Amino acid sequence: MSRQNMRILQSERLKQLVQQVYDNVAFYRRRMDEMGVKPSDIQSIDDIVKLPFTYKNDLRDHYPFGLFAVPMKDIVRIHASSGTTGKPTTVGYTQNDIENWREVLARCLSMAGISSSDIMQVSYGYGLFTGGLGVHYGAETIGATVIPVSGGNTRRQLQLMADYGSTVLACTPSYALHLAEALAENAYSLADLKLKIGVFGAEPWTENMRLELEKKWSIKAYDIYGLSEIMGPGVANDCECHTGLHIHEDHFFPEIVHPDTKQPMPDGEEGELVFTTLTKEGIPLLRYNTRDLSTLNRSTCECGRTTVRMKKITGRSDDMLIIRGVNLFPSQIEHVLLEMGETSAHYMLYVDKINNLDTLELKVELDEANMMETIRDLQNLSKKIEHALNSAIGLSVKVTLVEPKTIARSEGKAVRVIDNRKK
Ligand code: DLL
Repeated sequence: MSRQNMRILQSERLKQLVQQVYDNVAFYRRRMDEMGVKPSDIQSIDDIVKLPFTYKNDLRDHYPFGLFAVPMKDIVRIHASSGTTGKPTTVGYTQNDIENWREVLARCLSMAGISSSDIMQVSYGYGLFTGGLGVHYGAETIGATVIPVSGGNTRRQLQLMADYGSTVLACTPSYALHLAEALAENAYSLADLKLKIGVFGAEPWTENMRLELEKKWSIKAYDIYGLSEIMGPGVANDCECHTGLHIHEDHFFPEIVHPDTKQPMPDGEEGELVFTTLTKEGIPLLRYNTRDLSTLNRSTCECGRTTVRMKKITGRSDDMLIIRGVNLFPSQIEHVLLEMGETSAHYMLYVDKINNLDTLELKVELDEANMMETIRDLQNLSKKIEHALNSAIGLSVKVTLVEPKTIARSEGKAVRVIDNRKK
């Protein structure tokens, strides 16, 4: 679709959406009244800047169903985010929402080259988490054979992958890394498998990690993005060019805003990614601030798709560590480690405050294929990593090399930081 036609479609959908939330969601009616904005003030997609933002706390404050825009009899499915702090954020889908979700997921999977001849092992968690069921419906829509194995039980994952001849693996990148390393331990080799494509997401990961997974599995790896508040997986996905993720902007309208001022930022500049759901019925959201950091690019991709692309997400504004005044994302550490390629990709960051000074320790596992013989070798390697980190991020980091398989593995989203300052 041309950009011009896309804008016409988005404008039509935004007008409808604003009327719908004004009429049916007390929270939005109150917010718009407070700001002096009426539905009739919204005439085109450019008017979106007149509308209020929505934050995760607004969903929590209206827990569980306070922001739903339809009666419960029209809600056919509930999902929720894990809610590590406090109440989970709960979302509801109408039958139309489920159909749209299928559609965007089908587009994502097709973009990754998946078709009805594929056998897809869905190792995202099934349940309240949107990963498993979301990807499942999309895979069925394109006619692929779905293996709904869900997360965990690594041994069985590998056995099914070999026995059923899975050609696609869908899970978090950290679990894909763990599974790859578990192959040899369980007496499997790549020759026993038919895997050719990975659809990885649900957590930040670097381009270096994508290349590492392609190499370890001998597959093509794609990045799938989404969040429960907006829909679940399937908001965006990268194509074979891997130059950003195509956003399904006929359903999810993106903006980038400044992390402090919340003012809209021009294309190409990095800020917080904000989405407005243009077609959702169950829980439509205006300008939801994801806190994910990205940039937008509206040029036509080399693959020919015209949809706006978002830069691969390597961090969230609320995951940013401030160490002795320096801003740091765990992904910057991952980038350096994989660039060096002398350790495994399993790491954990420990932040502490000692004598009022922030300290940062990186524990990273040695690579089994590259074990050190002497203490001197170990010391040299940790010094080398400390030096590389210092020049890349401008911070002194204490590097501790640990034995392979001693850092906890995740079956879903990885935990990479333990910040003891928060205790
Ligand atoms: O993680 C939905 C999902 C499932 C996406 C499976 C992809 C695959 P939530 O649990 O609500 O939903 O978490 C959403 O996870 O705001 C990002 O911070 C992060 N995230 C999701 N996908 C990516 C990705 C699912 N591809 C939050 N890259 C989002 C980086 C991602 N971060």
